[in-house]
Amino acid sequence: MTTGSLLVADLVIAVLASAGWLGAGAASAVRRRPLALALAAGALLATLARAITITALARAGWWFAAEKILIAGPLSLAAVGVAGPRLLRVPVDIRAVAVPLLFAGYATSGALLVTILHGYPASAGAGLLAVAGVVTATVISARALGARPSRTASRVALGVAVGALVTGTGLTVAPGVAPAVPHDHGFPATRIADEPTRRFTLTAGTATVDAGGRDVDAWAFNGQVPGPELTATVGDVLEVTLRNRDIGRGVTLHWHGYDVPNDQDGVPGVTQAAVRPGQEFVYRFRADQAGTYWYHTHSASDVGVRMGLYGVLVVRPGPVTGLDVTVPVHTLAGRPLPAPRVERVEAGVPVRLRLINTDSTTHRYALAGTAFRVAAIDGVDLRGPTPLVDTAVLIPAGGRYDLVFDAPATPVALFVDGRAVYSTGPASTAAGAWPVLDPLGYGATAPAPWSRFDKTFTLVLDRGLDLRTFLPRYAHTVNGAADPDIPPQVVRLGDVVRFTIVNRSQIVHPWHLHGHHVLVLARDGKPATGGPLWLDSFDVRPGEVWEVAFPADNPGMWANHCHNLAHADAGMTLHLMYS
Ligand SMILES: [Cu+2]
Repeated sequence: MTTGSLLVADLVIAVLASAGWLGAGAASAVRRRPLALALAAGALLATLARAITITALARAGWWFAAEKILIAGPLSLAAVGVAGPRLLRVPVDIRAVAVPLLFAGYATSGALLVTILHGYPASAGAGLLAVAGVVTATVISARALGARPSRTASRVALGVAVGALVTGTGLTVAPGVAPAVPHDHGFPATRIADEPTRRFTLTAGTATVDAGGRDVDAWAFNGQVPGPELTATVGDVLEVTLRNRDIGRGVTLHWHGYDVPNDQDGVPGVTQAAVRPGQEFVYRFRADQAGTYWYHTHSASDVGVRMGLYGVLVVRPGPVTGLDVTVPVHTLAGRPLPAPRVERVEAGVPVRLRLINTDSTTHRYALAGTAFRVAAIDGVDLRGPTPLVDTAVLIPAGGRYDLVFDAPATPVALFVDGRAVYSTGPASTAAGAWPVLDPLGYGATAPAPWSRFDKTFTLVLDRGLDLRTFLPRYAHTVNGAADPDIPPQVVRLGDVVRFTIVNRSQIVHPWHLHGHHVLVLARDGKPATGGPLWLDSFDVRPGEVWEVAFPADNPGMWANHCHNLAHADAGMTLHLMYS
């Protein structure tokens, strides 16, 4: 069983236990004896079963089980300890056990709420708030049912509740420890001398564009979605003038995966101000990384990219040989892009398909009709990629794969989620049942370039209630906090930095660090054995633990966030900062 399915199983069992105890309490209050006993027996079993799931989660990593061991464990023990003995000697009037059964229900529900609303890390505040809630609800229920707890019991219970509430609230709403992100980082502007310059102008504006045969409203660069394809040769200087005609939310250009100098990175509020309607901004940087990249707005990025403010950036090492095709996949107004394209290719011609996922969720790509190699991932060539046949690849949000092959005499077809997007003739059948490539074991291995790490950071990805905003929100959190309250990770130029990224939520988080590629060291404790994987976008699936590292060689203040851009907007953004 994977850690991801264990997390789901544990959640389901916890819900069943809570519902069982509460149901049993309610049934006994209205003297439905058989129903009450059946529900209570089920709840007891579920509560005991959690010991198994919680132990298994703790073995997968403390991050997955912390609050379950520290808070759910004691509350569940209290539930069984109070309700269990009374069930063994059931009184004639079942109503007499209603309060202990309800107590068990409140205790298990309280623990469940701690997991759902607070998550990781477990805090004394969350535990005390749960205890306060359980005691208060039990006292109110006892009163309502006409039970007469002794005066001392009532006073003790009230004392515990008030004390827990005061301490818990105090601890929970303590002011954030994150320093504000400075807007002016003081790094010098880029100066570039007289290299050959490739100049482009991108004008952002509202537009009506064709999406799979239907006109839809979009935000577009130069009136088209995707925006113009920007190409350069290694050594060129790229000079891109960004103009904003009428995008009220502002626009910037972020060069996804391109490790530009910090002041060219296009993150509003961090490296520049957003470009407002009528304004412009000129980006200038040297194209010294070959490979497949893309650009997109980072201002209101969730809606901006979704509406169409993105395009392809390809930097080639030299003149094109053979056929070089870019396939940026996007969902615009619910319609899949690009439109299917058929192109006749002579047998023997070398083909490179540059697959780009510009959506916020993973896509599955399958190339049918030929053996192929994955030559590069996220713009970086792999070492010793071997031929693959009938194998699919999963590309995370923001990620890129370059597939290469020599055109066979028979047709070749590329499918995205079962839809043919590119083919060299009549498309063959879709490839739904193919195995998926695990890039961590693909290509020729190489030793890690470092044996020591100067800084190590752990990012635990989860969901939780964020009370620090004007309106409370159910945020996507990192280490229990949401943007802008997540402390930045501070490194020094020259450090070798290691990240451990843990996903204890129920959804995939495609992780994206700006300004750097990271080398994958291991996933779930299993070392990466393939051609060194230098990524800028990687899916951390529920229950997964990724170990990655990189040299701190690009000074500045860098966004470090989930590239499901809705998650990034809902709190899952932090910053890497050079001291
Ligand atoms: Cu995410």
